[in-house]
Amino acid sequence: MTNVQFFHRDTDDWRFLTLFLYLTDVGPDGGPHEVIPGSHSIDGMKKLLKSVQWWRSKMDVERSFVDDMGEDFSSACEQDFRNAAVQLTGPAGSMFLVNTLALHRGIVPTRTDRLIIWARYGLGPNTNSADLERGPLGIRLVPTRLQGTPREKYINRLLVQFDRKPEN
Ligand SMILES: O=C(O)CCC(=O)C(=O)O
Ligand SMILES: [Fe+2]
Repeated sequence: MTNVQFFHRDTDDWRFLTLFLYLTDVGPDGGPHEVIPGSHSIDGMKKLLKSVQWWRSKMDVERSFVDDMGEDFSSACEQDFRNAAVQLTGPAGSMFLVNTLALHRGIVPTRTDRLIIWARYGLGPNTNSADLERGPLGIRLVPTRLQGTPREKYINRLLVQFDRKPEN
């Protein structure tokens, strides 16, 4: 199993969303993405824990946002949030947006191969930004219908450079 097949939080930015796109059909045995709605905040975690036998839970809510990872933590999540977890299945082409600061994982597929791509959308460049080394592409190199409005220029600034001169 890899890290992302255990319950974990992504910590890419102060605010961000992840877009997932299934490239294969993903049924219950095909490795659905699993997320625990509400677990993206300390208050949400406390509410979720109230609905289980919290006095038996080993969950340290604050710590779960800092350095909890791996198999033991994931087993604790499985136990505590069994009734809250949601598994996302769907045919190839299915897309969904998740706040992946919430606890989530990709379940290990048992019957079929599974292909997925994801893109994270956050506030600015960070160590996970894919193309920081090559920088944004000049608009002429990108097949797009973007018009170059100020808003489009801003929100796509890490991917596309609208004003790049032809020689660059
Ligand atoms: O494969 C999945 O469903 C989850 C992947 C994931 O959580 C990650 O890449 O951070
Ligand atoms: Fe993740």
